[in-house]
Amino acid sequence: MRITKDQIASFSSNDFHARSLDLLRERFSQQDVDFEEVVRKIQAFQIAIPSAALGNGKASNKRSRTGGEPRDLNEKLEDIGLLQQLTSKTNSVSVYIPWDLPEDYREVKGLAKELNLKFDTMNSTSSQDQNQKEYAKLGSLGNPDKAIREEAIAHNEDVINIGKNLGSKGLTVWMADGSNFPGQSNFRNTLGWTEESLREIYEFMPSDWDLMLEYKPYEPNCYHTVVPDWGTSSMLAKRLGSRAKVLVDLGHHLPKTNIEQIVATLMYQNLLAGFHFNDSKYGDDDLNPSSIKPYQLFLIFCELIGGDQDGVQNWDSISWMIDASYNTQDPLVDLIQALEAITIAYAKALLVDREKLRECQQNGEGSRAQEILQMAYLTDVRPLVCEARVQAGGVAEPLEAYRILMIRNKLVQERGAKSYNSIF
Ligand code: PSV
Ligand code: MN
Ligand code: MN
Repeated sequence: MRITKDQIASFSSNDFHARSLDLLRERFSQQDVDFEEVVRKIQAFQIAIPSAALGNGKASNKRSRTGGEPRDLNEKLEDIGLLQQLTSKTNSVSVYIPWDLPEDYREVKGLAKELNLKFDTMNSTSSQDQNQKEYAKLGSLGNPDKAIREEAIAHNEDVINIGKNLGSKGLTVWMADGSNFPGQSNFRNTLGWTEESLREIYEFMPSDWDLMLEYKPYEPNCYHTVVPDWGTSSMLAKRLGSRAKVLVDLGHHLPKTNIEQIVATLMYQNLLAGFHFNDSKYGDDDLNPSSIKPYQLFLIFCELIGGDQDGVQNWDSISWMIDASYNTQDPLVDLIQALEAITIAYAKALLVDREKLRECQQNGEGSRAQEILQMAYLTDVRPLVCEARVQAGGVAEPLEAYRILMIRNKLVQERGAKSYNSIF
């Protein structure tokens, strides 16, 4: 299903936002904030949708089927097209293999072109590859068995080839490798094998591709994970070469970790590949971004903006993707919320008075620094985000439009109440 231009136009204004926007403009003029520039930046910020998030369920077993779920990659592209029409916040898909194997490349690429969608980084996730069940035991790229390592390398090379056909320019590698008992695995050997395997994959990649290396402290393994943290991931990336960088998945940290500091440290070395946005209460919960710790996301964006402005790492070199799991809710509703929440955090961070903050940092003024940050964080930027979206061709209130247009009902009519991608 597609939304017509007239339908979009009929949802393009919101009186309340229009009035609030006037107040914001007035405030910005006193604060020396360039309104048009902020709007332009919000519009330019685009977030990739993972092909795995468009149906119910990802890693977790608890699912309830929404109905009308996409049955293949083409239908997933159609769904992202709907998100793009409503939000103007996403122009790309990040494909997971083997879950979303393209059947007919010409058809998939044609559809992507028609919908104005690009192919973001490919994902070769190794957690539950149907064909390579051995991964579940002792790992993939770091498995003690050379034959299994080679199988895992070949899988990554297949993913690169698929990505080349689609027009992607990068590979995200996440390994579930690790062990469950002390002594079960040799830390140094598994790390060494992992490095060797990654080197082969890195060398196989086209020269204009980037490799993004994800880290995660635990799960599915409970004792040791081969690439558990940003330090290990950075070390491997540096050894591989300048096209390898570290991907930060917000859920892949132990409780209370200072993620914004990790972001700053990675940027300091020009080593930040990108993000998997989600939120968590306990572990890798894959909850919707900002549903638990919105202030943390804001602080992360403050570091991202600061690192870019100070010239340590260019904003455009960073990739943005959602990696949340929509097991029990309508995935399109959750994705609209996710896109909005991430944009709000970014917009707030754009309002920070960096000049004044720099002065505070020079003098170590904690309370004033906090005041400056809170001044931006507590600003209701929704009218601003709405204005940026409408100017870019989206609707004023995407969730409201989604409900009024009864998009889920129409998808159920089109695809059936029990439709889903059966491989996943
Ligand atoms: C692992 O927890 C992860 O965050 C990686 O990005 C995987 O590719 C994805 O989730 C798959 O579930
Ligand atoms: Mn992830
Ligand atoms: Mn994860």
